Amino acid sequence: MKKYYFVLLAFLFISGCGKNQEVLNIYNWADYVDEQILRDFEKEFNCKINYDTFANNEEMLAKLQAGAAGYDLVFPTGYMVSMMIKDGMLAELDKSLLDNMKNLDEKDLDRNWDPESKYSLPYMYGFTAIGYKSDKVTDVVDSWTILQNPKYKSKIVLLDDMNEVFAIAFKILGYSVNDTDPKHLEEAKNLLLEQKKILKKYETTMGKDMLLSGDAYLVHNWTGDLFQVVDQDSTIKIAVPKEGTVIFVDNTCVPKTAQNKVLAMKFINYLMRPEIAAKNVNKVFYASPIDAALPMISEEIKNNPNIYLTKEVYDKSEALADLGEYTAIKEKAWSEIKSK
Ligand code: N2P
Repeated sequence: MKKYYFVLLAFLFISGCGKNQEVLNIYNWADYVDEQILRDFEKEFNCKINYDTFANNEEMLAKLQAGAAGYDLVFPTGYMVSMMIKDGMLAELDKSLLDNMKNLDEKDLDRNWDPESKYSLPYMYGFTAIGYKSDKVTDVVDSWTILQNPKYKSKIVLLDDMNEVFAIAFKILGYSVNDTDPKHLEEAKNLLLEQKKILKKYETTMGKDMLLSGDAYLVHNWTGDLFQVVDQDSTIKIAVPKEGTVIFVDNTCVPKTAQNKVLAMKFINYLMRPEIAAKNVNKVFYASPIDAALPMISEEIKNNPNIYLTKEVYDKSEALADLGEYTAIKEKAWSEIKSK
């Protein structure tokens, strides 16, 4: 009898706590926020956050297109913001709830993917590079071509990300990462098919852990994620290939189907508080567009050229672009590669 009494009490307690509590459903990249920020927001705004993650833009898009209607906040990269706007998937942001926008510099607003910053605000930015075990890789790592070296067969991991993987091939071939010439795509596809013979795996989230465990020696990934393991193993180094790389800005956006748009705005606004932005950078090692956060970011991070881009890398790198109808052609080539 006592037992039932306890169960009933526990039930009443749990349901009582949840009463009137709003829920915010977030869909973000894996390893891309300081969890403490989520807990602090829940406390301050008396709400509950459900946090779901994705490994690439296309996965997030497919899930939303398939009718996943529960998300209040998503974090697409610039080119994906453009695709989602065209698809009519994003709600306009309510700027009256975003007073911390004052912390953003003009250069970070009105970008080509959303010319009036109606649907998106920048969250964090970074770029792609190669993480490697310096005790195992005996060659100089300064070019994407190291990923074609048969000496490292089965020790190479590339991002499970169509555009990022094609970007490697395009850079090696001397084309733009946004190339849309079908002949070049064929060349890139063949290069990647050849590369696949020495590839261990296309993997995004676990790539860095494979570096740490020694399952991989060369890992193509975003630098913040790579930094998350550098601390744990000093033989892990990061190299930015001399051909240039892919730079990205990920953004906060609210899907039209969001159930709790006001709470989503409050969260976006919260992320733009300088102390919160700094906390995030110190944890996940990506750069923040909130300049007022800089004094609170560790010296080691803000002076690190693999986190805060140098002009030299920036000038030879490109952001991915919305390729419009050509995306479908690229996707076909990508699924041929994946299925081989
Ligand atoms: C975070 C991934 C960075 C996002 N783990 C790349 N756009």
